[in-house]
Formats: sequence, C-alpha cells, structure tokens
Amino acid sequence: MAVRRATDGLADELRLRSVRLRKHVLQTIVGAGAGHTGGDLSCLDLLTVLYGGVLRVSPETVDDPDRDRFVMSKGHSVEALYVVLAERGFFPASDLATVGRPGSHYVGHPTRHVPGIEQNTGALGHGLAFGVGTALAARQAGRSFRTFVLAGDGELAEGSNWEASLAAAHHRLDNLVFVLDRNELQITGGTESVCALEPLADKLRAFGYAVREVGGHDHAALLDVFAAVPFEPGRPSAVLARTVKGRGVSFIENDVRWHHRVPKPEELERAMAELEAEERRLGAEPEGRRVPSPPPRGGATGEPGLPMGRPNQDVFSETLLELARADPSVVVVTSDSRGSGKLSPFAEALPGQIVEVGIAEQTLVGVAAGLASGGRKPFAVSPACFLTARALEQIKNDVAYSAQPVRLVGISAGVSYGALGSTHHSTHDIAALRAIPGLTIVVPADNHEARAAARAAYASTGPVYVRIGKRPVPDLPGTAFELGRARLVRDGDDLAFLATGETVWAAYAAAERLAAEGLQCRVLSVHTLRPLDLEAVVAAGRTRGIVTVEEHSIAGGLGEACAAVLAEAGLCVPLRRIGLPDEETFPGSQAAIFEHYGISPEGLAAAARAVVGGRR
Ligand SMILES: Cc1ncc(C[n+]2csc(CCOP(=O)(O)OP(=O)(O)O)c2C)c(N)n1
Repeated sequence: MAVRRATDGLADELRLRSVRLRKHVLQTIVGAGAGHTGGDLSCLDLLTVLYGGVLRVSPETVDDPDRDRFVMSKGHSVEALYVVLAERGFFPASDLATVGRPGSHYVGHPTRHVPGIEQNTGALGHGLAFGVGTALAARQAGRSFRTFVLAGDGELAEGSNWEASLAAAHHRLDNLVFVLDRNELQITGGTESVCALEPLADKLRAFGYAVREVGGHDHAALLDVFAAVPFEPGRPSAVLARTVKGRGVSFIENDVRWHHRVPKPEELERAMAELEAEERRLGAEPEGRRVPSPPPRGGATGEPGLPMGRPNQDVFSETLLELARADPSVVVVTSDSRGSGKLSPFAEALPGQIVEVGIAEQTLVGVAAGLASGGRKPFAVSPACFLTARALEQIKNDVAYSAQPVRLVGISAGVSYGALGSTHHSTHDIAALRAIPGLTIVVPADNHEARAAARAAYASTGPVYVRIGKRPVPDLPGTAFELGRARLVRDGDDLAFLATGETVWAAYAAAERLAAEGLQCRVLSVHTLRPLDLEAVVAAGRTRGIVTVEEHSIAGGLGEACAAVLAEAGLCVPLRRIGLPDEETFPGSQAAIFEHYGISPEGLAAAARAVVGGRR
C-alpha cells in the first residue's frame, strides 16, 4: 500500500475545493453575463493550490510588508481569482453576485479596489515586470517574501515578458516564481498555430530560469513543486504547468470557442451536474448551488425612431474584404484579434492576405509599417486600447514620422468593452494620436460612415487611424461622408452638437427632443478628427451654444480641439464638453457608462438646455 505523505491530506482537500470553486466560477460568469470561462477553469487548480497551501498571505496579512505577492498577469481569468479570494475570506462571497454590475468594482479584470489583489492587470504582458520589481523590493528591503506571477501561454508573445525575464535573470531573482498556464490555446486557436512557442522549456532555460514542468491539475504535484522554490539559488524559478483550457467541464475542455463564452442556462445546468458528480466521486456531498440572477441588459445603444444598424466593426470588415478581393496588395495584420475584429471570414476567404503576429501589438504595428514600405497596403487591426497604448511608439516613429501608409484600425473602441474595465477602454487614443503629426484620424458614427471610412483609409496615401466599436449603432440621416468634412446630420441654428463616433445618435435624439421645446439644434458628425473641419466648427461658433460629445476623455479629445479652434477664431460661445471626465471610469456596461456620464438623449438635452440657459 502506498505510503501517504503529509501533504496528501491537503492535496485531497484542495482537489475537492477546486471542484466546488469551478461551480462558483461558472455561476459568477453567468451572473455577470461575461467572463473568460476557458482560461478561468484552466488556472483554477493553480490558484487553489497557491492560495490554499503555498502563498504566505491571508486576509489578516494583506497589508503586511512581508506577505508573499501574487500577480495575475493573465488578468482576464479574474473570475477564478475572485472565487478563490472569496473562499479564502479576503472579501464576502456575496460580493461575487456583483461582478460586472454597474457601479461594482468587481470588473472583468483585476484591480486594486478588490481586497487581496496586488496590482491592476488585464493588458497582457504586464505582470512579470511588476513581479521583478516586487522581488527587487524584497531584496532591497531585506524581506523574505516571494513573488509569484501567473501568465498565460498565448500571453508570452508579448515581448515585455522576455524583457522582464532578462532582468529577472540578470538580477538573480531567486525570490521570483514565473508560473505558466500552458494550456496550448489562446483566442484564435492553438498557440502553436497562432505564434509557436515550443520548445518553451528550453526557451525559459535559455533566458536564465530554473524550470520545472508539472501537471497543472495535479494538486499533490503542484504542492511539491511550489514547496521546492527556488529551484536553484541565484536563478528565478519557472513552473511550466501543463493544463487543459476549460478543465473540469467536458464540453468546455479544449474548445477554443469557450475563451470568453458565457454558459447558457442549459449549459450551466449540465456543467453543474458534471461537477456535482465529481464532488460525489471525491466522497463529498455536493455543495448547494447559488442561482445567479440574470445580468442587466447592456446591449445595443439607441432609441426608437432611428432604424438600428449593425456593429460598425462588422461593416468595416466586410468592406475590407471587398477591397482586398479587388486588390491583392491589401493585407490584414492581426494580433490574436481576428475574431473580435470580425475578420474570420476574411481569413477564410483570403488566407494569403492575412498575417497573424500573436498577442504582440508592438510587433503588429512594426510589421505593418514594414509591409507598407514593401508596397503592401496593410490594415493593422487590434483592440483600440492595446493598439494605441501598447504600440504608441511604433505608431509615432514607424508609422507617422516615417510616413508609412499603414491603416491602423482600433476595434472595440471607447468603452465598448464596458465592465471589462479600464484596461480595456480606449479613452486616451484620440488625445494621444492628435499629438502625433501626420496621422489622419477617423471615427465613424454609423454604418454608412464605417463603410466610407474603410474606403477612405484604403485610398489614403498616408497613415490613418480608424476607431470603431462593436455594438450595433443606429443609422443616421444626413449628408454623404467626405473625409475631413463634418457630416451634417440635422440642421438648426440655435445650438450645435459637435459629436463624434458612436455618440452621434444620442446627440441626434437629443436634438429631436429639443425641437419639440422650440430649440433647433444642428447636429454634426465630426468623423474626421484630423484634419478637423475648421469651417464647420467656426460656423457652429455662431450659434448660441455648443455641446461636444465623445466616447473619450474630455481631456485632449474633440471638445478640447473645438474649444481651441473657437478661441483662436475669436469666438466666445458657451461650450460644454460631454465625454468621460478626469476620473477612473464608472464601472459597468457601455450603456451604463453612457447613462452615468450623460451621453444619452436626455443627458445631452439637459446639457444643451444648460448651455443656452439665460441666453434665449
Ligand atoms: C495586451 C493585450 N492584448 C490583447 C488582449 C486580449 N486578450 C485577452 S485574453 C487573450 C488570449 C490569451 O491567451 P492565453 O495567454 O493563452 O490565455 P488563456 O488561453 O489561458 O486564457 C487576448 C488576446 C489583452 N487582454 N491584452
């Protein structure tokens, strides 16, 4: 008979705990109406073991300078972290019911608002450098705490991981443990087909790590491996944990479609039944279920009276496919982003005209610049938040200053990602790119403009940034799209709404309301932010007031651009900027965020009344 070891009892306990926590993960995701199901279930055993038997941290010691640090670099798997922290008592389990809800700080990526979370993450490739910093801090302060960083394998395409690895080895940080969730899947498909990593253990060794490979769902083996860190004095440790994405639910396992799918009610039921069978197999009675209340509806924005169009992203991508069929020099470049960019049909139809670089936005833009220089017509497509923040220097130097005709396409822009939180919002991009000479900036309002923007970007001989969202938007009336000319959506001389992107419909709806009150408002879709239509802005300055509207920070966006033009033209007109104020964005769906900041027909009508108040 095999001899039981001291840790076997703990491993048994953690095994059962992991099964139960899987149920909580699924319930949390269903309640939030969003979540990263596959990646959560993949790393859940790692988290259960780390928090249940490895990390020297507890609710009582969250502020103790000697506590072990855990950094969730694969921040999208936050629901797994939330349920583990709740189970360990860092916050009440009842908080899990608020995940993703308007006003709740339990957003779809880790933030320091949540007790027990050390660092905001969610933009991939950030955790390791932070961990190098905490490991260095421990050494400098003479403290014995260790730092554990958990990353995904697709995430390793971000060069920052390898830069931080060089630093970790250089500084001989044997108080740092890099844990890899090696499930071999990312969003687009298998890691080896998207941007191959193997031989990964050799690469980690070559970068200076002492490496151990381990089954990432084997609680006993994980306890042993983590008990053995540092594996070698003077070297950072790497734990290459072999995992299965979606582990624990048969129909979710190893299926790439479950990266961020939410179980339907019948799927939740099936998954719970499977997990309860596993609880019984482990000799325990199934724990009671929490019935998640349905998430608030945060779908399309709009209101009756305007025909609802489709997401601009879909329309843009379809137009791109038409253009690429007609011109083989059109190339799409993606960073594990073709699904979000609705470019899977493009990849199927024209596989020779799409280049995948993996989760590496800096490389995306650099490669696109090289393709442009080589005579191709590249469209670099990636979420606007990562494209314009992560790759800002590439945009500045490799594209704009080098005058390479790259078409940068920022998808899911503004606050489209809603409750995924601030890492996923691009509310800085117009400000950042307006300060870089040479870039045309286009922000379409509706499907007509999205189609026209794709064609204008294609025809452009210089670099262009197009910023589009992922929710259906209403079709607006108005004049035809002309690059550099604001589009007149509604005429009126009392007040002007200068709006951009997917907020224009709200300005239009506000204007309709105000007309009933006798106030005739002009509504302009300022789709081209650079070159700005100076004539239209100055003409708006001759009305009794202006309201600017944007899904962007009011710092550096459309409002400030218009204010500067008006001031320099010597026009003194009351103006109010509606957008995202200078604060951390209110958590919630895009619709909830719009409502909160008054980017709504009623909110904008109120702003307009205030602007002309007393001057009628
Ligand atoms: C900088 C950055 N680029 C893109 C994304 C969008 N994104 C979220 S998860 C993900 C795939 C992650 O794959 P992997 O690291 O293998 O994690 P897992 O499969 O374990 O979920 C991507 C591309 C992001 N969060 N951050």
